[in-house]
Amino acid sequence: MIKPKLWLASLLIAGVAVSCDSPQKSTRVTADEGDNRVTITDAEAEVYLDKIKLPENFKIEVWAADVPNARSLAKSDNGVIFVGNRQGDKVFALLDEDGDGKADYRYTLAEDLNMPNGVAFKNGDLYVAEVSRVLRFRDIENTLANPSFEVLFDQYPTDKHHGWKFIAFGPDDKLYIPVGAPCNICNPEKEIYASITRIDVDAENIEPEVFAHGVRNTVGFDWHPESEELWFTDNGRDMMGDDIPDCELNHAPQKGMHFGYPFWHAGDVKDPEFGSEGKGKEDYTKPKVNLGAHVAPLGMRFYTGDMFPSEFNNTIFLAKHGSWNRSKKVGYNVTTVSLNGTDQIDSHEVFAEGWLDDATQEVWGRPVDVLQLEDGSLLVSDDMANCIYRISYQN
Ligand SMILES: [Ca+2]
Ligand SMILES: [Ca+2]
Repeated sequence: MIKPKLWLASLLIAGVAVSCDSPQKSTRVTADEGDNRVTITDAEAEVYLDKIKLPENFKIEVWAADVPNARSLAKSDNGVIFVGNRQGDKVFALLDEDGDGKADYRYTLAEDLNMPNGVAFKNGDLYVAEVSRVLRFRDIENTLANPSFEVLFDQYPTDKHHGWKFIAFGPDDKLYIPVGAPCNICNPEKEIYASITRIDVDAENIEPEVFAHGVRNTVGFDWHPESEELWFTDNGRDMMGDDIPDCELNHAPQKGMHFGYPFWHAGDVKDPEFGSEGKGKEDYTKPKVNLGAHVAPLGMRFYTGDMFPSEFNNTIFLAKHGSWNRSKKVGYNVTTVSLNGTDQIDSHEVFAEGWLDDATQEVWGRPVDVLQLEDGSLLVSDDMANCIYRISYQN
């Protein structure tokens, strides 16, 4: 248990650190040893960081090794990092207790869960999305060593195909929860499939509301820091060859838009099976960026930190997990998309690469999600190398 006075003191220290604009704005959360805690300071990750190419003056390190199947990321107000699983069944919390820029402890918050890929933090509580359930861990920063959860909602579809979820709270304080298409390509009758829904976590009777339609499988989204409008990645359908259709980066400024699936892909690729069941391509919202076929874009966030050069302000960082069935592998990188204003695309380029060796086609890691730390550095999760990287900048 955390001693209440220490906790209060640590909050005050954190407050002072923020107001002084200290470069080392690290977490001050402390927690006792629990049966669910392991020390990871000295854990080794099987990584080849000398192969990673980054723009000048950027550096990549392992922030936390020994994080099995590290997937979606979320951060508490005081810097605890939460990590979901897709192939595993656990949710982890990572703590850099001494503030030296590397995680020290890993807590297992729950196990035996059903693809608990989605994590989000709000008002002291951690939310976890499994395939059909949303769980809530109350006051998680103070219960890392003895966590418990309640089932907030358990009525999402149980299909495992595209059933793992990315979740995040919007500027409207609603929790956004996608429901993937339960197939590679199909036209499900129920409106909730191939959508992004949102719920009010404080409602007495939670009822998902469909926010966006025609979304095959989004595993990453964020809201523009100025416009507060939703942007999301979407994974294109398979079995149309190596080069079509592209995966997508989309913009959903309001509720009720339809993004084409299963009728149209990547704006103007008519689906050979379902295209004739839909309307014309102009009746659906096209992607803002076609990201390449099979690249598997997952997590994405707008950069708002102070550490990177100012040209990165409000730039989208997105993780391309990489192709699984393309004859020549693509993706396996972290990409930036920069905007002119709040809705025009300026550029789309690779930021970090080297997890894939293009010549030998060998892969040693796969980026999944990105998350900015208080100091402006960027975490990247990797579900193949089972670790979390930190990318920092020093002029
Ligand atoms: Ca540390
Ligand atoms: Ca689309």
